[in-house]
Amino acid sequence: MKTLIKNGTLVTAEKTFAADILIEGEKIARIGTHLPVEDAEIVDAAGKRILPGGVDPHVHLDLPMFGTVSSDDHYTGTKAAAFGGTTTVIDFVSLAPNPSHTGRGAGVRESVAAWLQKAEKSAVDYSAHMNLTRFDEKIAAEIPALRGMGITTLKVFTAYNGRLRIDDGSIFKTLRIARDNGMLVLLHAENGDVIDILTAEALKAGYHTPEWHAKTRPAWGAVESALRAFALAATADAPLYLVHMNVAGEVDMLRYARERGVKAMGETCPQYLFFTEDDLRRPDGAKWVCSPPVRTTADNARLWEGLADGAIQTIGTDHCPFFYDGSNPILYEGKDIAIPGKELGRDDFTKIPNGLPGVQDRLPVLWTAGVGSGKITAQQFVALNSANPAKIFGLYPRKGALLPGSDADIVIWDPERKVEYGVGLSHQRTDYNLYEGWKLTGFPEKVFLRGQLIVDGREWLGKPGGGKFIERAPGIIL
Ligand code: DUC
Ligand code: ZN
Ligand code: ZN
Repeated sequence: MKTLIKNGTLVTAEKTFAADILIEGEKIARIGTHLPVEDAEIVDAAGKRILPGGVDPHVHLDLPMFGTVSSDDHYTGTKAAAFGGTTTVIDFVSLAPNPSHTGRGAGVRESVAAWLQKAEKSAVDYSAHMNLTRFDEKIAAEIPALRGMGITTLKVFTAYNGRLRIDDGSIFKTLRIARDNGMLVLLHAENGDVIDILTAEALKAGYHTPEWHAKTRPAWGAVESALRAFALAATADAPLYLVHMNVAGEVDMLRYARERGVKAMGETCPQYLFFTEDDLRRPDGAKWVCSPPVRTTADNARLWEGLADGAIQTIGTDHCPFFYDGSNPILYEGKDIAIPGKELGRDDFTKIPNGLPGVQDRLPVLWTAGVGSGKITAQQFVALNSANPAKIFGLYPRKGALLPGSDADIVIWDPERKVEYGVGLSHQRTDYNLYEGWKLTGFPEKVFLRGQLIVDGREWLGKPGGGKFIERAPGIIL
């Protein structure tokens, strides 16, 4: 099958230019003018921007938490991604808590196999990072095998003591293993010891409202643990990627490390660009509870600066939605759906499931708030949301590019379309949207996944299982 997208303006990370795109099968075959029409189906994109499909480097789908589960599974979350112009997502494999019953391995292979099974119903292309939440000699020995499975990234935590955190020595060893195997370590930076002390004190004092989620997870914890990990990375001569940067001090630490030649990279998320602890103080503040927390307007501004001046390389979403009121069903694809959510923590902030919806919102919201406002250019928008995550995570130039030979993951973007955004336009399977009522200018019109039209205006043409697991290579250090 051939499709010719004519008369559009292509925007890549490098340039903006008028050209047509010929798609043959799953790939971009040619880019140019006066391309042979022959038997191709013609799509007229006059007045539109043509972007590479978004690559979201950070989503959580079907994630169990606090006795419930995040409300988007691999189908609904990837359908929502597609409607927002994102055609590849990177989820996380949870490391099984117990070593395999065979006693031979540490459970890494079994964990990947279990995740692959759950992810099969994805509607856009997908991969995963490995959550390295235990560390011992058996696990160390299994890490290199992940490369053969197409998983080239490992996430470590300096918080969630007794659950997800591994100690600094184990992080250092992990960095060295990653270095020797062309892998990349991702860091969740908060100070787990401080969080545990402050949380116990807050509960004892009777504080239970959502703002205490932020008060018990201080910004300095993110700053010091980011620097600590960059120091470990420098010592190990290994690259390190800081996920979900939420405070100004992390931008300083990232810059400090990069200026000294450390192979340090960073990601922020839309929620940290727009929201603050004031939102946690609203009557419905639980909607904004995520880890790390939203902070201050000064932090928002500094993160925007970091995006604009190149200190920060990517924007992910950390998409991990929960219902605000999981006792009240919503209609999703003709079925009533209710999944216990934020109401679980009505009387105790430590029981509010952590996480926000966002996988669909990222591109539309950032086009208006970033490109429309002049904070970033359209090319930076493509670099941050598509090309750079593809490069860093070993997907480029198959993903994140408009080049002959790339997968035909293409968004026809209408820069003039005005919408009032919110749950009415969202396919994220939850009962609220953080950007409810926001007036946006610019919206995806058509989305192609490997040459197949999967979103056409408001129409869904994709399907469960339409996405493919993409084996990733070692990435590029930006
Ligand atoms: N933070 C969240 O808020 N949710 C899921 C995982 C995470 O790191
Ligand atoms: Zn995290
Ligand atoms: Zn996350």
